[in-house]
Amino acid sequence: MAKQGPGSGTKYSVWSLARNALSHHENWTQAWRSPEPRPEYDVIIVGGGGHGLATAYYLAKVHGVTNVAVVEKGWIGGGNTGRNTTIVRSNYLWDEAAHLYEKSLKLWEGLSQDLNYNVMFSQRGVMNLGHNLQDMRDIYRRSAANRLNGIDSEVLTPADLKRMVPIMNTSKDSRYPVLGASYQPRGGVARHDAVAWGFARGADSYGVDIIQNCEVTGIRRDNGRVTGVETSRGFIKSRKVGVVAAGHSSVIANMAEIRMPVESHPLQALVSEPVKPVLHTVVMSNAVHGYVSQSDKGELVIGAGIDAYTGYGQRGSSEIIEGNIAAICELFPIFSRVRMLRQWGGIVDVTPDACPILSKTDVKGLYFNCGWGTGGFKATPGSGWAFAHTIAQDRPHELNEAFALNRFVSGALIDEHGAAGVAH
Ligand code: FAD
Ligand code: PYC
Repeated sequence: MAKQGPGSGTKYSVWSLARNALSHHENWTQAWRSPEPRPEYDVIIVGGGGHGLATAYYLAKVHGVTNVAVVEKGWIGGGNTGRNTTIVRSNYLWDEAAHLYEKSLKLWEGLSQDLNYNVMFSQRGVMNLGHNLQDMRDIYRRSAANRLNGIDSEVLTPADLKRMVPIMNTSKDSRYPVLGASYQPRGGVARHDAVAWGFARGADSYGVDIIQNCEVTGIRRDNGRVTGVETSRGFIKSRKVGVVAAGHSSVIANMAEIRMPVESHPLQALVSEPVKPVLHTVVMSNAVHGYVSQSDKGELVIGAGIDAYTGYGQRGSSEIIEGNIAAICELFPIFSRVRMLRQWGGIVDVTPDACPILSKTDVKGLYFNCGWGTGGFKATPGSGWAFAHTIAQDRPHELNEAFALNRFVSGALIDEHGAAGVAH
């Protein structure tokens, strides 16, 4: 029996909190159920990352479609959702992308309240640095385009940067001198696991089944329409299947004989030992291939551009880290003595125009949400919201109309390489 929305079944008192704190978790209520798959659903979502869980949540909440399963081959949030560096912003150049990411940013701004779950969204601002004349021209152009779309954006001088981030090396003598930056004050970071958990709990509360350790191995079709998915736990029937499998979208597309225009690359990140608060905003530089923010625990969260080769190993090459750390230390000499704690990689599906695919396909009832490349975390709520509309109504919302698969046939590409934030 479905409960009535996120957290509605949970009652807390001071005494229950104290009792549970001392019980070593045994008595904690489960945040979502772990049901066995049923033989049939109205909608199956393949992939239990943030986007898949958000899609299920909005299907239930906005469209009243609650007979839904989210089928995840590992554990929820174990893909890119739990591997990314959590940067959220909406400062994209072209109207189509700007509107989609801004919808997402607006949802972020109310997400903790909506989910009744703290996703720790912190609007500490995001800077994108410019290091040469062309960078600065691009920054002025994008900033102006953002403001025309009602998106907050400022252009900062080196003096502004020195004032806002005193530890940044703004010397004219550095190898890649900082000439300025674009700045989005409403951008920031969020806690990535909490996003997956919050959407999972919310979707579950409407009756959505979240099925982990269940790998999709085939897409069954009959007469040009989808009829269900083969999984490691048996066949599950459905007339609507939404695939949200990030770095494995072309693998699943192949199961339905669809050629997905994506390349799958490793993208890595690393964190340092915790240090006292020294960096109060997010600093990114596409030109030197490095970005950094400081987590609430004090760790420096650092990332780079993609590894050039394609593959499915969730690690990366040391060569990228070497260049990345050199760039970060040049920008922030104070970090050169900080020790790194750990490093990891995720697999990102990159499209030719650095924009996502949120689309129906030629197979009736089969929908794809993929190609977010290096930048889909920020889009999690907006992507789920628009994809839920596409599946429920069997047509795109105007926000995702331009992100259809057929743009790679028509040529109506939306090139967002400049705003990608991470070189790829
Ligand atoms: P995922 O979380 O990967 O979910 C897809 C799920 O599908 C996975 O859990 C996977 O196990 C499952 N799956 C795959 N195949 C199958 C199958 N056959 N059957 C069942 N399940 C399957 N974006 C930003 O906006 N800001 C950032 O700062 C940022 N930093 C990043 C840093 C790194 C190192 C990486 C790797 C990515 C970064 N990104 C960032 C990109 C962002 O992480 C992704 O675009 C986003 O998280 C994708 O979400 P998702 O839910 O689609 O994917
Ligand atoms: O898209 O903003 C972004 C981003 C930051 C780090 C990786 N991707």
